[in-house]
Amino acid sequence: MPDTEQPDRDPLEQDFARAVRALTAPGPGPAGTLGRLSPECALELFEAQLASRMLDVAARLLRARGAGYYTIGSAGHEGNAGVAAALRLTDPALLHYRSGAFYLARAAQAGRDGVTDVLLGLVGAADEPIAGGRHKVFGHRDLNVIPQTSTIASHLPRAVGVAFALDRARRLGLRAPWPEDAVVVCSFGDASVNHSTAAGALNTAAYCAYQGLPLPLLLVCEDNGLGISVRTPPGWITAARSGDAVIPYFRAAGEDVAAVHDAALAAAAVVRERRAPAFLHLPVVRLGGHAGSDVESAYRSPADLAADAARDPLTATARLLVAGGVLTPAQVLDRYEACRDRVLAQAGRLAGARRLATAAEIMAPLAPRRPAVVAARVTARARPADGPVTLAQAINQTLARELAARPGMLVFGEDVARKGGVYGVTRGLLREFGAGRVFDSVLDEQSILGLALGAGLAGLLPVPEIQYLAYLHNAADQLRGEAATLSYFSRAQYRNPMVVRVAGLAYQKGFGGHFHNDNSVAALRDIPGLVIACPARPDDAAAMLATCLAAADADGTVSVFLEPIALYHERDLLAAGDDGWLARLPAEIPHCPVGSARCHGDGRDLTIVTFGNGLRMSLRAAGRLAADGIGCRVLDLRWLAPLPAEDLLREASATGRVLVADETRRTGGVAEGVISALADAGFTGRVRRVASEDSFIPLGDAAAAVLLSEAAIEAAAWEIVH
Ligand SMILES: Cc1ncc(C[n+]2csc(CCOP(=O)(O)OP(=O)(O)O)c2C)c(N)n1
Repeated sequence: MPDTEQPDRDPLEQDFARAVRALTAPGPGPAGTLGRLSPECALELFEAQLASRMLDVAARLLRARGAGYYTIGSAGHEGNAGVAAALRLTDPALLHYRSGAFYLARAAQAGRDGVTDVLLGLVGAADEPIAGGRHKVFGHRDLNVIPQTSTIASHLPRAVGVAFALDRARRLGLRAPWPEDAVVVCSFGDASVNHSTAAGALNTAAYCAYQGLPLPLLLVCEDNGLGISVRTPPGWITAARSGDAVIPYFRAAGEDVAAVHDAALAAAAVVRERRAPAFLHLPVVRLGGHAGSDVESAYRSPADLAADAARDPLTATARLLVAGGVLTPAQVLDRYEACRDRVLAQAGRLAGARRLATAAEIMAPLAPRRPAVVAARVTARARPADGPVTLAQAINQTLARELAARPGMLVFGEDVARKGGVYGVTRGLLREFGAGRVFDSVLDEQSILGLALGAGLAGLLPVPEIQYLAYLHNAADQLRGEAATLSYFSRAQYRNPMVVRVAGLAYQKGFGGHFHNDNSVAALRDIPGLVIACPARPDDAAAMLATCLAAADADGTVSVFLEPIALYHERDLLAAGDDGWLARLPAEIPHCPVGSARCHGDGRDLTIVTFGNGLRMSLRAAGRLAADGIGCRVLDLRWLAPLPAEDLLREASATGRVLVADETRRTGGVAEGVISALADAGFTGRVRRVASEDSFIPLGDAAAAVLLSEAAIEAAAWEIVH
């Protein structure tokens, strides 16, 4: 046992050594007994706690050497190892960034060296097993630990979704990647509980449980009383959560690993047996500041810091082990030193590990695309007696065909089931496929997408609907920060395939106003890897939807399927009664490669590049221009991301004159991408654009004043050709 002060070590380490030396053995310690923990298990958990603490020490040393990047620590939270011990290796875990001891305890359960995993993360090594150097996250497929982003609380909707999907998959007779009696565990901080994302997820969990829907979710709040520098009012988590009528509340002193273990056992038993959520509250301390550069003495008093130091969970476990006669104080310190040497030596060895270097390597797992495999998985078969259909009917029939062909496919959202959607697009699906697969969701877009995130992970094929484009924005992070990043941060080991149907864009006559006529897709266009499909014609809609589903199935692709509301029930193109906007769906719906455009006409004077409502407007304008001797071809982009750059360049070059007819806004609109793509490809012809104003859309006829119009397309076409 080192018996001298070690001035080279930080105060936390010195405090621990001092406290252990002061222990007298054996005898009942103030922190209690081992409870239901066996001495062997207590020792294993102590090892995980020690190693987690040493990883914090290593992180600081690596950072000081310029070899490490990320030093948000787990010190003070190490009691969470007791939660891991109360669960099974096969219980999917979505962890807080301070759940390091949980991770190590679970790794030990699997016989894995979790220390090396975390060190590789700290140095951003390309060979780190989950994120491969893209971020420092806790995750491993073999450990059923799903990596999380740094956006606090953003993982809770997904956790609810995984719990929901586990039992839904079983009810549908499908196999999820986890056992039927698995429990989903999700940990988070106390400040995170206040986030609307967490509040929404907790509400959705309760809402499901209230209706008797199975939702085996153990919510673990690691409450250190702080969110960076902001104090959570003492008692707030208890006040906010302990009286919940639906989600039972459990609590244990977070520094006491045995108490944590016992409380987690009790909570997990409820969750596992009742298939219902429970909330486990673990008051803990945060030792060593929020993160690397945080100087907490700037906002915390010395007395406050000293009070936390006295609640160090490592000291508490040492006290338990010594009081229980499992270790002597000297043996505790020997273990501490041995662990320190081992972790720091390994940190030294890994400091120079290979980092990611090229864009290609970094981006490889972003959104894998295999068009040939996708083409082979376009499954939708004929349904008899399908006559010419509108856009809405084409989507409806394709959904029906796909639901019939894909047993894991779910269709859900606000009003999609009983009502069949605001516009009737999902009408009849509930009757045909049942409430297990077509159902109305809670009115919360974050929860709708969270459900999709979880269902995809559980092996299902979710098709959530967002009722209007304007209402996607309050939940955009579930797409930006969660759906689109999972493959990237897991080296494509985890994926959350989905096709998010969104009714959107403008020109709704008689049902106006911005919130039902949103024409901005800027928040989606820059999300790496996200596919944005925007069909205008019924036949394209069928092929594109079938392709999005096949891509989700084959490659885990995340697609937004943007449906122009104003075209849902449109029948005509050039004149009333011409049925020019109807289409007959083929017996077998074809593959429509992601990022492939469709050219209408072969005029040699002008290429009009457009999409969505712009297609119908441009085709009508082209008809009038043809009568005036101007030959147009109209290129329907169909895919707004990735843009069909090759088709665009080819059709632009065919005329040398391009008019982009863009119904989205001037700023951040699709035309910006189109014109940039032409410039990047070296197109030297003439280019113009007409777009909607940088405005929200007003009620009634006034909408036309700010939106792209046929007249504007026609006028610009004249101008560019003459
Ligand atoms: C949505 C979001 N807003 C802000 C932040 C910046 N941030 C990082 S950690 C943190 C505090 C979180 O506190 P808590 O949930 O109590 O967890 P703790 O760090 O105390 O363990 C904040 C505000 C973030 N990561 N995500």
